[in-house]
Amino acid sequence: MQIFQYPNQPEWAALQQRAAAAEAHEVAQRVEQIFTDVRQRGDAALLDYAHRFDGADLGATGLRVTPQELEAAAAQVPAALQTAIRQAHANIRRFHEVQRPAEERVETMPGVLCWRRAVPVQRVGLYIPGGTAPLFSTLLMLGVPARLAGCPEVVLCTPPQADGSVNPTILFTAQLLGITTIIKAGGAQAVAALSGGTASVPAVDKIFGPGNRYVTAAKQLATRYGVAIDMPAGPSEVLVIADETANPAFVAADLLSQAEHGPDSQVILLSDSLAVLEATKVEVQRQLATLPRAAVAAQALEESRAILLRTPEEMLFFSNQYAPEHLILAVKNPDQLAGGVTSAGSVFLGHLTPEAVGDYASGTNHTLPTNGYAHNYSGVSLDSFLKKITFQRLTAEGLHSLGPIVETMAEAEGLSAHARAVTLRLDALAGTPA
Ligand code: HSO
Ligand code: ZN
Repeated sequence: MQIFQYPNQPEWAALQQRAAAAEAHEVAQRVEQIFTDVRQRGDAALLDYAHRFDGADLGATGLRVTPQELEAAAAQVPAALQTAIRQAHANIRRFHEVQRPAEERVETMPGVLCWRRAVPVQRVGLYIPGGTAPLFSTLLMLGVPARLAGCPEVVLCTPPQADGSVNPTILFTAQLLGITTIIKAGGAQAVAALSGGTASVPAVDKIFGPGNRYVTAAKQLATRYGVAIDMPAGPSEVLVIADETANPAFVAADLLSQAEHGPDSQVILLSDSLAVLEATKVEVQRQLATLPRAAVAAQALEESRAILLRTPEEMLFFSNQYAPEHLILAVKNPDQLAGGVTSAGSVFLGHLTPEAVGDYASGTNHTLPTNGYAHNYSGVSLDSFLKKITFQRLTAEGLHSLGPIVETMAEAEGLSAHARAVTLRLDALAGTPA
């Protein structure tokens, strides 16, 4: 972790740079091949990929998790973990259920009634990675709002383990959420299947969830087939603003909890105290040694930056320019600083609020914009699973007051059929033959 002291503004751009994904072209090409294959051969292709990439032979059992497999999962999940997941589920539900938009009816002119109704996206696909870190927490983050929104069809795709089973904690969480359509497929092939459908995999309207470079590229490709995605994803990131009141051990633990996600995780520490930067650097090395995923975290830390700036305002300015996925305000007066945040996915205030609480169980969603997208995207919420349809209805009075306005505007745009659609009705109301 390198310390940069008082960099000038022109040097900031380099410090705010995210590592460019290597081999982007190669990945995109490979993903296109997988898409073509899955769209042509359907289930047969998925079975081949499960064999090749996951080492699982699903030929005899098929791609779908059976009701028996789902039933059996809970017995394999320790009681303490079940309780923790239940509490997290309740908190995430509470936070998301108040996001339901009210259906306001507005009379814009007498007799002109307009309203907007939120309708669930009808078919959604949730992608949950397996592998070294099976993210059942992400299933909660996507499954809770999908359920609250009332999406009629929720399809979960997650890669099988080598023995053909699915991680029991993922299954337990699915059961808690009432998700029963679960497909043993991972990677780009799962996204390809969701985007077009196969015999075992229903096609969906929108695909959610994190993944590696292949999954990310596949989601991007799915948009070409008319499927929506939650957001463009990149490696996870955190930016910590720490003043002289910060506890270096806490800050180091927060930086490491980001770094252990992957070798490409982005970690930035800002402080106006050189002593805090130096003490945190020492703490990071000390704590790193005891982490099971130390090798992953160490790689991410190689690219991490600790930057000495002059004031809290300057640190906030830097952070807003960078637009981090997670922003931790490890400062004496976090409320004041929080008021000035203009670009971040989710913000953690004070010394007692580690990012980890939002990652798992406080209630907020952990599917957040990375890679600078916090400049123009929000994280996943109930809204991500809803479409808003507008409605309107005019009475005779409404048509009388609004009709002439529309006639005038339509004629001015040279669109006479539009004007006529109004005129004919006004004439009919007046009893004049057209
Ligand atoms: N920090 C990750 C979410 C996560 N953390 C899942 C632990 N499990 C991206 O926001
Ligand atoms: Zn995390």
